[in-house]
Amino acid sequence: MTATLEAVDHVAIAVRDLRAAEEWYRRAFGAEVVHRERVEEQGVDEALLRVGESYVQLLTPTRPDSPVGKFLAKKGEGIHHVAYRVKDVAAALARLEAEGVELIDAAPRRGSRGTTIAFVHPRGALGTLIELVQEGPHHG
Ligand code: MC0
Repeated sequence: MTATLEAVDHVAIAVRDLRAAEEWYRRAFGAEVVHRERVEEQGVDEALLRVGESYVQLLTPTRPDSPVGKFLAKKGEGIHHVAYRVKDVAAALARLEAEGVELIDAAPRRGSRGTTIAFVHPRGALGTLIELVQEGPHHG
């Protein structure tokens, strides 16, 4: 069976203060922000730091009832999800569904940077929230 995952696209870290977190990475590692975006549908502001072929994605909520807002209230700052790059999110979802894996998104949706994304529920994924990322826009 062929492997679906091509690379770790990003590791996402939930933070309370985006600018302070950016500054921490800059001072600790010399890491610079390469992209900033507000994604209203997800209720997040993100800052992306490039790490080789991958990114660290710093996330802060734009509203308390968003996924990252609820996570921060419950667990505090820390790793929120791991995102894997795939060629075809829809095909990866079909494979997961056939395996009986619990999905959050039955169909792909729009992510930051014009990517196409979908989330897999942490309950059925060894306690880790997984995001699948396909480069290129979601048409739908
Ligand atoms: C909740 N749980 C987590 C978790 N969030 N476990 C691991 N990692 C997380 N991030 C666990 C809880 O502890 C709980 O476990 C169970 O999941 C249900 O939690 P809940 O509190 O009842 O549920 P909610 O309402 O907080 O929803 C959790 C869920 C939600 C993962 C379904 O956050 C979601 O739909 N996430 C997908 C969208 C998202 O995260 N968007 C933000 C990033 P127990 O054991 O107590 O049952 S957007 C993004 O990243 C975009 C911009 C991009 O990259 O392009």
